[in-house]
Amino acid sequence: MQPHSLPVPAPDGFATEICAGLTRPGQKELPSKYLYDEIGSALFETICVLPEYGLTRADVRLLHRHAPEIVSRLPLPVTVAELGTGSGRKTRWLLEALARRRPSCYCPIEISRSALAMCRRELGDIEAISIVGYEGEYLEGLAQVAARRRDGEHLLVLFLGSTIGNFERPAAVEFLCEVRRTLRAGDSLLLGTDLEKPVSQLLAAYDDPLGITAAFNLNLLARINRELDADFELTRFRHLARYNPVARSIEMHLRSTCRQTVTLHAAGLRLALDKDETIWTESCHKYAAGEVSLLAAQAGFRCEAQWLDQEWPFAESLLMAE
Ligand code: AVI
Repeated sequence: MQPHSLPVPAPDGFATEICAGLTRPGQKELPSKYLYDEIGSALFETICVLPEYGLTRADVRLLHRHAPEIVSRLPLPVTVAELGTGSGRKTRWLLEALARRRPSCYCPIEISRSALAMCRRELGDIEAISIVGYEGEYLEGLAQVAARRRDGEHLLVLFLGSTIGNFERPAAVEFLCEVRRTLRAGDSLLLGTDLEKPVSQLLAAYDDPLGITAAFNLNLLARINRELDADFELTRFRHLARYNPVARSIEMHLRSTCRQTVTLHAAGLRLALDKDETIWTESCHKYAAGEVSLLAAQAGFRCEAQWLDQEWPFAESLLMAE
């Protein structure tokens, strides 16, 4: 697999965004994309196999069961571009079904080089599938894949695992609009969305008894300590997962257990936190199955088909660019 490198964000992009979030008036925030450094990505892989977190298994089940039908609905030839691959494991079924119909190209787009390498190890053996990895942000990578497509070739974009749920709802529509602008009529998007379910089940999924999700969340402070020479004392913070019924999302926060001061030396920032004040680190929005076609329509897609998992409410929706 040949990785194409995209322009790397400015080296101080991390510091700038961290400081902007921590100095926001009112609720302090940290961007959830920074949860996924090497340790955070490994912890997330563990979350995916926790008994309380059924999301990834539902996604995999649907792709495993319906890959041939999904592929049968695509106009060929098609190049597959995946936004954020993780290990790439769940994409295997789709690529194998596609390879049975026609040799094709698979373009994983990942900000993390190690995830791209993992993806190559996982999927490199599928005959008739050539892999061209793109290292960079999703939309920039997708623009490059689209620019290199051959005449008559369609694109299938994969956005699996309900990553769309980590966007605020208006931002989710805007993101899908951006994806649509890169595509042509007849291209498609396979979108995974986690669906609404009882709050108790959601809370257990995002606050597991082993404390893996807590470690995943706290690692963001540990990362800031490592990369910005900061002195967050992790024992003075607690992981908090709470349901927001208005946004229909699980919010993850880090709660300060006491009044304290933290210094981010490399960013020149000193921060005061009150007892019980929280830093908001992630939102995980849940959708109703019927809401996905409405969301898609706002972005210029038509919902061609949808597959639902019965065990853990989750939807895989095939959206066609109109
Ligand atoms: C990546 N994303 C879809 C996960 C989710 O469920 O929203 C991230 C996650 N955060 C805590 N657990 C899992």
